[in-house]
Amino acid sequence: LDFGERKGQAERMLGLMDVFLKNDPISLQKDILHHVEYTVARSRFSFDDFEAYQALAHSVRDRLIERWHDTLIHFKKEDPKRVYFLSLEFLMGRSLSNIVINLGIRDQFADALSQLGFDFEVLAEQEGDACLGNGGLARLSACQMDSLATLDYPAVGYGLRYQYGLFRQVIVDGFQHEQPDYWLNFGNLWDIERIHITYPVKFYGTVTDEFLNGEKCKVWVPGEMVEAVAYDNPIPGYGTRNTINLRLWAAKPSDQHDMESFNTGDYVDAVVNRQRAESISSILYPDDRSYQGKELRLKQQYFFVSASVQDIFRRFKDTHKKFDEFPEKVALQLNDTHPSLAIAEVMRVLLDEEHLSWHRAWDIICKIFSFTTHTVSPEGLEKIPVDLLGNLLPRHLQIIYDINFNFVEELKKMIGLDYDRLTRMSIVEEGAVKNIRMANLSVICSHTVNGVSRLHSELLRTKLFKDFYDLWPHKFQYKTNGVTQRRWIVVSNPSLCALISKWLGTEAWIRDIDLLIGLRDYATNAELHQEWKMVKKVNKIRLAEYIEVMSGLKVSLDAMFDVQTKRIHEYKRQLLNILGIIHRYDCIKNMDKNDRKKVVPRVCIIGGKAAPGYEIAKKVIKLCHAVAEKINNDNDIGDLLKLVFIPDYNVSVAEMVIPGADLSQHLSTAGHEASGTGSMKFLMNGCLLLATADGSTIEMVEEIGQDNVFLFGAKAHEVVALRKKGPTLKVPLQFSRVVRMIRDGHFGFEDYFKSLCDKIEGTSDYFLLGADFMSYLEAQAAADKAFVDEERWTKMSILGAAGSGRFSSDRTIQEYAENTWDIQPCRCPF
Ligand code: F58
Repeated sequence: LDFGERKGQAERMLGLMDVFLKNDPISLQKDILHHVEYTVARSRFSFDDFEAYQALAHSVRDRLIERWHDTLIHFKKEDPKRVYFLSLEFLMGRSLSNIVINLGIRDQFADALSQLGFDFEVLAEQEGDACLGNGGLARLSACQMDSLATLDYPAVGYGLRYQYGLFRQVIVDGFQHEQPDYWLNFGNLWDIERIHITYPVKFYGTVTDEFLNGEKCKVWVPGEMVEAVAYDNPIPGYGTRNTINLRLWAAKPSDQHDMESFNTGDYVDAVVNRQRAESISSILYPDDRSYQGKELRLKQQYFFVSASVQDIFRRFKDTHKKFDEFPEKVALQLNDTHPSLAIAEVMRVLLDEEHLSWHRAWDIICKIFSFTTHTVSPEGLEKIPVDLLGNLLPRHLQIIYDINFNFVEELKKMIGLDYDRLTRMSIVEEGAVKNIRMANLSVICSHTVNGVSRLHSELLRTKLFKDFYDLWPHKFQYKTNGVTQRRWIVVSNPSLCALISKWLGTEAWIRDIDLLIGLRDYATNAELHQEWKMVKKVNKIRLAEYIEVMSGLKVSLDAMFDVQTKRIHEYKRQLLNILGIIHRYDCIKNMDKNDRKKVVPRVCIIGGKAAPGYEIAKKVIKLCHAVAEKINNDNDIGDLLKLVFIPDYNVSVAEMVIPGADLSQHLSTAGHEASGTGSMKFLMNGCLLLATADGSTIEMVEEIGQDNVFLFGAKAHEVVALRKKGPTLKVPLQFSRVVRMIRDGHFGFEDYFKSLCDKIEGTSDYFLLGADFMSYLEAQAAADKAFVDEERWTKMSILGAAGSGRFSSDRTIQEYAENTWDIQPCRCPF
């Protein structure tokens, strides 16, 4: 409402409603019952847990929407420079608990519910996960949205509202099977369909030259049109009224879609064709490693980019006339190369629709884009076949060619005719299949290129983007990743949260993570040690119960809970873990009674999904099950060793597993993990790390000290030399022995596992399992030794958590805001 012109009416309307919804127990109970009766449409005298969850979620959502509206109105009034965070993946998990905690109304709701005879935690468990992403990159986006809201930054997230999220992993006889995750089956209460916020998105067609006011201009006549509908997901900050927007686009048929077939009377075909439009946002690509150059994937990328760019232009043009002001109001963050078509799209809009000169448009591009890459390997960089791009987006291909032409001309002036280098740096890759290198496009057009850890950034500067770094050193920065303590301590580990607040004497660390360091003062305090161990025990009980329900296996709480959970990948070396477990099993089997008494009992827990087409990763899962079958049924071993595979690892499973872990493993071959964020969550939860010096781990060790981590393995700079040694590299006998056990069929399926063994023996051991094996076993032995010394272990655990503050996404986001996006907080008044 415009309060100036329609003040009277506004006041009358305000009088009809409470300004804010109330949060006292009676109001909350009334609200919940109201939603049971009128929203869920069940009788308020008879409803089950799921219906209670729905009513509860609606009551929470109402309160969320109030703040969201206030924030949007405040941003509109203040008109600050905004960051637009473009990401094809957001792994949000469950929302309810996170929202009530950030809104500061969890306890009130819990009280209200208990008076109605319900338990908050039980209802929260009713919610399904929103799995609109593959792994680390996607969960990072979710953590960063939480930090953006909490730190009051004017930000908007943009992504795709897939109908099918990441596949569900089902294990049958030890093999992974994938099932579709139709997560919208029971409705999604957290997003708001905005049927009036839609944009047409065009594909295919031709580009013609036309004259407008005597000037030649390009006109794109599309061959297909699809409608993008906005679904808004309010993201509340903690300790602030600010609630920002995550806008996800869904594809709907457009009225102009394929008009031709309606006119030619092909009515049924035309309707079927219209339905095909929806397939653009139907499925998340379940690949966490390679790019397949599929048309649908490219369509998804452009669909979400085009809708987002139209939305950004619409917002800008609401209040601004001159495009020269665009960079003062807009920062566009490319989360990996997946949204990098935005560069060509913004250029196209400025040139063809706003009729700016190339020079002015290019000047704007160079000021607004920043790019973060999450990959280390050249094979991980996205390439799009020129034919595919030219067919789907003919005008964009022209623009990319023009950008490239100008760039190469400039480059020649700077470096001369060094054709090798020019070829490497060109956006266009020549070859049997001509490709567009999306990473080169992103680096050339962004003012800043970020890596996600210090080591990653070094690798970018010296290897992946060396040519570009030599040219533009000032463009290259890094922001070591972080995770949000709201989700990864407050929501997932309430007992630890209460304990930390008690010992620090404040809850302020939930917003100001640097305060965690205060725990160091009590690292040897006996009383804290007692309470700290108690918290771990509570979480281990919860995890042990889950394991029993999932697998029927009873595990001992006295054992060390040793966890490795992440996507299954050769470079992450789950296989090294399994080989280590076989070695441990073999050793115990060969021990006499006395020696067995000294063995530290372990429950080894592995979890993670393999990409559906990734054969070797799937074999690793099967091997894990085969080994578990053998060990867990060996009565002679008893509680000394157990192995559990946790199926369908996702955000909510992680929330339960991480707090219950004593030790967690991060085994990537050094130089292969860009950052790694799982380790940060474990560290915050007082879990010790056994890890290689890779990605962010290096910085974590600096924060908490070498003595508090079990480090092992070759360093990144040694890896290249080790690989060169190849066949002359000696592998330890212990390694050959465990591989032989697999080959000889100790765990069955020897034919099936043969290719797995072949991959790690001789010259083919690319990820250096053999080379790192002894060092790995030594680190494991050191962990055993530390575990039996309870006092030492607890001290290490406290020091780890105390030193984890730097790995909060609040720090990462603040660095982005200050050094990359140049945005200021814009706090909504309470
Ligand atoms: C991950 N990348 C990195 N990619 O592997 C990890 O080291 C880092 O901590 C994390 O990003 C956050 O920076 C990652 O998760 C993907 O999932 C892509 C999804 C789309 C296809 C290509 C991989």
